Parts: sequence; C-alpha cells; structure tokens
Amino acid sequence: MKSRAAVAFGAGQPLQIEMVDVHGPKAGEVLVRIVATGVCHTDAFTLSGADPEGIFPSILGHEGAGVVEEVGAGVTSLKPGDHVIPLYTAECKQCKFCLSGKTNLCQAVRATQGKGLMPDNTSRFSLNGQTLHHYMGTSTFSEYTVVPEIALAKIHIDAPLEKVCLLGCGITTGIGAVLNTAKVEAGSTVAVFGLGGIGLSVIQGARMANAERIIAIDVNEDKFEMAKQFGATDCINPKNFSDPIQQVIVDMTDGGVDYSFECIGNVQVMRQALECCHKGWGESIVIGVAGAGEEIATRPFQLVTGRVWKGSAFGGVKGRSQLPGYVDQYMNGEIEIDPFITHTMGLEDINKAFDLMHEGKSIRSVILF
Ligand code: NAD
Ligand code: DAO
Ligand code: ZN
Repeated sequence: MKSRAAVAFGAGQPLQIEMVDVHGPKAGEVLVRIVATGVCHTDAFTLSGADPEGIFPSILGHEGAGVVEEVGAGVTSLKPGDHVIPLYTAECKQCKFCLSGKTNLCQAVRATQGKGLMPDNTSRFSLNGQTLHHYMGTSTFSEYTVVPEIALAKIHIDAPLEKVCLLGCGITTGIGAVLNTAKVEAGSTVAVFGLGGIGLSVIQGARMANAERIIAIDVNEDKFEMAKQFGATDCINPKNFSDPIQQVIVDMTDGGVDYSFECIGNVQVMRQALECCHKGWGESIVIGVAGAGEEIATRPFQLVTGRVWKGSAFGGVKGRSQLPGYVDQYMNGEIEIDPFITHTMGLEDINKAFDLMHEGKSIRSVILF
C-alpha cells in the first residue's frame, strides 16, 4: 500500500514528504494507521547525525498513537480497530530481561530494531524500489507503519489519540524516571536540569510524588513559567551566577538535593546534576542522551561519599503492562498532557516542528495526519 511519510534522506537535511510503499504485516507484526505523533528532541538528535545508531534513508518518529488496521499471522493480542501506542522499548514478557523483574529493557527485537529493520531483518518501507529504514521500531512519521505485536500497547478506545501520543515517549519518560527509577519519596528535594518536554514531565512526576521542593534549572528563562505551573518551587538560570550551579544548589538546600535529573543530554550538566546531590544519599538520574563518543566524569570521591549515579530509559516503564495505566491516569485527570502541546500541524509542516524545537519556542509539536 501507499502511505504519506516524512522521509529522512540524510543527516542534517530537512525531511521530505513522499508517498512511500508499505509492505503488509508479516507474522507477529501489525499494520497501524498513525493518527498523531509528537516530535521529540531524540528525532532531532538522530536527524542531526549525532546519533551513533542513526541510519538513512529512514522514517523517523517514535511518539505516536494510532489504530490497528491489519494483523499478521499469529497475532493474538490485537485486532483491527484497537487503539495503540507504538513502543520503542518492546515488552515480550519472555526474554531474560523481561523475566528479571529488574528492567524494562526487553531485548527481544533490540538487535534488528537497532539496524532499522523488522525482526526478520527486512524493512516494510520502500520508495521507488529503494529500501527505507525503520526508526526505533516505530517510524511514526508515516501514516501507515508496521510494528511488532510485542511493541504495541493497547490503550483505552476513548483516549484522544492526538493527546496520548505524547505518552509514547516524553511524558512517560519523565514521570517514570521519578516514580520508577528514583522512587522519589514525599517531602524530598528535587533538582531538574533542562525544562523541555522531559524536564517538565519530571516536575509533574515530582509533584505526583509529593516532593516538597522542586528546583528547575534552564538557560532559557522562557521555560520558567510552565515549570512553575507544573509545580517547580524555584527556577534558576545558571548564567545568572558566578559560582558553579552545583555549588549554588548545595547552598540553597542545606547540603544538596535528594534527587536530581539531567534532561538535556549534556555531559557537563550530568556532572553538575550529580554534584548538586546531598552527601550520603543523593541520587542523580541521567535521562538526556549525549552525542556519540561523549563521556561523563566526576571525582570518584563523589560516589565514595554516598552519591548515586543512575540512568533511565522510557522511565523504566514496561510498555504493554504499564503504559495503558498512564493513559487511564490521563483520562482520570491524574496526569496532565494538554499544556505540553504548544503547537499542532499537518505532516507537510513537520520541518517547522523541528525549527520551533531548535528555537526553544515549543515544548511539543503534535503532527496530525
Ligand atoms: P528539549 O530540547 O525540548 O529540552 C532541553 C532543555 O534543556 C531546553 O529547555 C534547553 O533550554 C535546556 N538546556 C540546554 N542546555 C542547557 C544547560 N547547559 N543548562 C540548563 N539547561 C539547558 O529536549 P527534550 O525533548 O525535553 O529531551 C531532553 C533529553 O532527553 C534529550 O537528550 C532527549 O534525547 C532525551 N530523551 C531521553 C529519553 C530516555 O528514555 N532516556 C526519552 C526521551 C528523550
Ligand atoms: O535495550 O539497548 C537497549 C536500548 C533500549 C532503548 C532505550 C532508549 C532510551 C533513550 C533514547 C531516547 C528515546 C526517545
Ligand atoms: Zn523481553
């Protein structure tokens, strides 16, 4: 079949809208009609060429929601008409990782997903006979996409797809990092570095966890108003201080924060986030994705004296078991999504969504097919 898609032909090039060919679902696969997709910093990171796993030509996009159109042989958990969110972290419920109970990083389709292919090592996308690669196993910048059954969360049929698409990445990542990875306790002091979609979602999660003090840090002060709306108690710009920002935060908090979150992908900020933690127990969670080959550093004594450095992918959330519950929480008013959507546009304007992100003018743009 034919599908309208935004194709990434090469690093640093704008996406091009094309009518691509989509091969139907093979065994264990599902054809999904994407209704809406967010545009995340990670799509921009891959498009920039800084992503070591970036493959071109490809169809990017990983923050979508849609409707099942057709299922391949052997698919039992989904049927046409079901509403779904594609998962860049699958959940097979059978591999060593899924069975460990310790991680959400299912490895069942990881190897082929990393090569931009479906589990049988081939692509379902082509254009004029040329193979187009999948991206993160989701490729939500195509109206029709093919996804493994184990990488689809079935959600409430009444959930508005143009809103809950953002639970496919950013909002879930931020809230999950607070509740699952850090397990922030009521009364805690929290520092959040970077106030994009991820950082604001961390603030939302910290408020859900009843953190007492939430310190929001960004170099773009335009982000402070929304950070306060989500529950930040203090907003600070590192550029306004002569001391290193970690020292400023230690001084503000009688020795440091209980939890910090890096939501930028900057290895210098990752160090600041660790070093603003309280001696003896402070934990810093790395969420941001740094460029290829970059490394983090600190003095090991920071760890010897009780600070903990951790990372979080998709907020530690197991997509098929737990994401439908996040959708229900949105529908019950327990999770906010609407304020994140600063812009909506059609697929033909998707490059504007990237421009708005780079200019710091958007939190999330949602593409409506
Ligand atoms: P974003 O670009 O919307 O937000 C980043 C924010 O950081 C901006 O507000 C920017 O002004 C601020 N910033 C930049 N440099 C700064 C500095 N030196 N000090 C303080 N603030 C600074 O990005 P986003 O969509 O919120 O994503 C954030 C990061 O999270 C990205 O690296 C993305 O790839 C990553 N990510 C990780 C996961 C995961 O599962 N771990 C999931 C999604 C996104
Ligand atoms: O299992 O090796 C693995 C990787 C799983 C993917 C985790 C990706 C998290 C960070 C990327 C940001 C996604 C938007
Ligand atoms: Zn698994």
